[in-house]
Amino acid sequence: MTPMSLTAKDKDTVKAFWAKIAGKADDIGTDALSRMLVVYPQTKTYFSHWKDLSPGSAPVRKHGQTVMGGVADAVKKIDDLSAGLLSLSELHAFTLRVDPANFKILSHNILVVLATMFPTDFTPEVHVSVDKFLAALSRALSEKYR
Ligand code: HNI
Repeated sequence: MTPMSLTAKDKDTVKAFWAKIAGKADDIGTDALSRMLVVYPQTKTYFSHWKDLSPGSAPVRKHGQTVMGGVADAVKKIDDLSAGLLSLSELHAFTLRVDPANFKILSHNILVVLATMFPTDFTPEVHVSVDKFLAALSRALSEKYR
């Protein structure tokens, strides 16, 4: 069994929270990606083909939407993330060659943004379930590296 696997309660908590915040997904993605590139500048190497890596730039906004689309998809596939994210894992491992350590960095930035944008809804209980979900998502994305 994988460490920190999601309980039925975690899954319900993540789905209920996501339903509340899904309408803001683009803003969350933009802010999380903007922060990641500023606070962890080593992550910029993967996006050197973009014209502008500054916070809120057009490519950052566009990719923020893309990443959150992936997170939304993962919420739908929460019962089997490994199978559900197989092709996305292969893309990040073989084509993009993203070091899996970066999944943890992005997850951290998503959590920070959720906490700042939704101070009332992001209770400690929601925090722990979303943290576990992002860890499980990162693990699923890392699976093809082995
Ligand atoms: Ni990621 C492309 C989802 C983390 C670097 N990424 C994608 C795409 C999705 C996606 C979806 C588009 C796929 C396609 O074109 O078919 N990425 C996710 C998710 C996470 C994640 C759900 C974790 C929550 N990606 C990361 C991290 C990095 C990363 C941590 C590097 C720091 N991703 C990339 C790069 C691309 C990418 C690079 C291609 C972007 C481009 O513009 O070429």
